[in-house]
Amino acid sequence: MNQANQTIDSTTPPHLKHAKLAAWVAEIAALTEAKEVLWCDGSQAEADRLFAQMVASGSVIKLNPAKRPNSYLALSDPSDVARVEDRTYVCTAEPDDAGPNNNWEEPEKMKGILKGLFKGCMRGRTMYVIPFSMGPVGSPIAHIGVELSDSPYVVVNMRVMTRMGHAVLDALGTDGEFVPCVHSVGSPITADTPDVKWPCNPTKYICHFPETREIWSFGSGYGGNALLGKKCFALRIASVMARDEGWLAEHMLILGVESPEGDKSYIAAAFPSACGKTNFAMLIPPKSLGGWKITTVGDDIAWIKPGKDGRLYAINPEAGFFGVAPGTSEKTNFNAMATLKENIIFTNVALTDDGDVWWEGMTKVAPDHLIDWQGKDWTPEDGKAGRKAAHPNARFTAPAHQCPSIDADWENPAGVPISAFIFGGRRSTTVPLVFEAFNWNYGVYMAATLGSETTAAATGAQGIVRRDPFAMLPFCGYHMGDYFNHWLRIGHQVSQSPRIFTVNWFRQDADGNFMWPGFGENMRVLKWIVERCNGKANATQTALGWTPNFADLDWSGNDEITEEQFEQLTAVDVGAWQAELKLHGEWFSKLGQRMPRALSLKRELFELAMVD
Ligand code: SAT
Ligand code: MN
Repeated sequence: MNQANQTIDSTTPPHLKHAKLAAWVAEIAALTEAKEVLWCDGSQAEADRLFAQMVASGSVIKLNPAKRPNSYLALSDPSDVARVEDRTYVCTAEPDDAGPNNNWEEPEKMKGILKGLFKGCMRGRTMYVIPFSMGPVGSPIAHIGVELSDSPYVVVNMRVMTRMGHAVLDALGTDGEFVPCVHSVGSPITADTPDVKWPCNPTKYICHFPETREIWSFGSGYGGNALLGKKCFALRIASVMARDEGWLAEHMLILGVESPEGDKSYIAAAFPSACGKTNFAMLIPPKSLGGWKITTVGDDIAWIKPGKDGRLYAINPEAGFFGVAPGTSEKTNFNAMATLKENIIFTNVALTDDGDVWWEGMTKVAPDHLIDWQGKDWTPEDGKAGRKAAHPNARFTAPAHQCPSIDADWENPAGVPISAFIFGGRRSTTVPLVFEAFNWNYGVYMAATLGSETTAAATGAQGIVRRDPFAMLPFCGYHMGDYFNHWLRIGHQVSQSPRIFTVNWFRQDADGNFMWPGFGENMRVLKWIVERCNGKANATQTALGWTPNFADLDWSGNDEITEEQFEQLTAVDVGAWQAELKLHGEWFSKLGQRMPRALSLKRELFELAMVD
């Protein structure tokens, strides 16, 4: 390394005693030729300093403190607005261990590619050392990672999304385990290439090495590509750790359901994207139901470990919400809007003339003038012409503790006991409003065949069913067939396995109208679910599972849904299921040899049972 590229490391914490960590940081600093190394302490003062620096360089805008205290807006490069699944790799010695559900490359070959890309990639930049805990520091369910990144935007986001800083180094001690996460925007600053507002690189690689538990990410500064604690660690790498160690790392929200008598049950639920996951996690029940309460533990990821009492205990490994802004309003999600009042990082929403933010769906009427997510002037005329003010994947990064519905136990290191799992997709036909699986294996079958229809907004094509098993297809760090097997095993390892339910809020009538109102009304279904878990609710046996009769749901304050409509909502259409089961067969055959026989057999039995 020549003198000019010598890395300055003046901030190594005096109490750092972890030799392996120190050596790895030095190794990556040398490889990337970072200008300096900065060990993040996670303090407010540090965040304030970084924000001030980013405001000065123009990479974030400070919002009007009278409207949105201590909040900032970042506008990304138009080429860097979402996770890049086609650039996401799982690198295992055997391709089959990554499975057909992942892009694969041979680990040594990928390391070679990455070493080439990372060589000198942080020139002119600071390399931040970000020690973070997924889950409350010291929780037996939590795990630690350290991200090295050349993006100050990543640092301030990781500070909200994880427990970050010196407390984590202390927890690591001299030889604690951590998942090393290396991230660069891939945009060195040189005499010919000055810094830009949102540095990134057209070449992108998001790489996971499950066998050595490492993450390397190059070229993107956005969301799950760059905040490596989230999908990369908490799902892809953690799913492999969970397989090896006998627990579950899931793409699930966690919510608490409290009855008027004060009985509390916890539920974990998986939904593919565009199914209203965050809204469900923060649901406000109709008052007419008489004092039922929903509390929020997490909105995206659950880590679940068996407890000594034979129940499964879940934590939310995150400390913040990285939620989709467009469509969020006081009407669709009052609690989310209340969470967003202060201390928020917004990305790719629009800027109002008075220094606040706006996005499609936030208010009925758009402001007369905005600066859109690309920094251009925008008026409602542009909106009418189809130009969005906010990018459809615009995000807020919000501290979870600011959510009015946050659960009292959301940081309990022991986790919360899970009574039920819910799996739901967006299905205009076929799948009833709600049904309970006959048993664990049956529930795993339903989750393994979970499908969701694409929305016109996302793909231009409406109504195509995509399989998204457990809502984990892009996030499972190993072969999906092995993952199904792991789920089958876990259910039989714990003596009090949760019940498993399927829901579908999106069934339509013959005219294409949604038959179920959704949002707060989903509480009626949730109430039935927790009462089933507590042995208090009735159900009828159908070919699919246990379904409520009209009289089994509490309709207090709702006279919209008639008994006849409810029967349509919960009907099992035998013809549609015969077709559906064929599609399940096609889906299973895509997963090949590692598909558990228990599920293939279940499909065949299902087919035999599905007769008029
Ligand atoms: O960008 S994230 O991965 O954090 C969110 C998402 O795309 O699901
Ligand atoms: Mn998600």
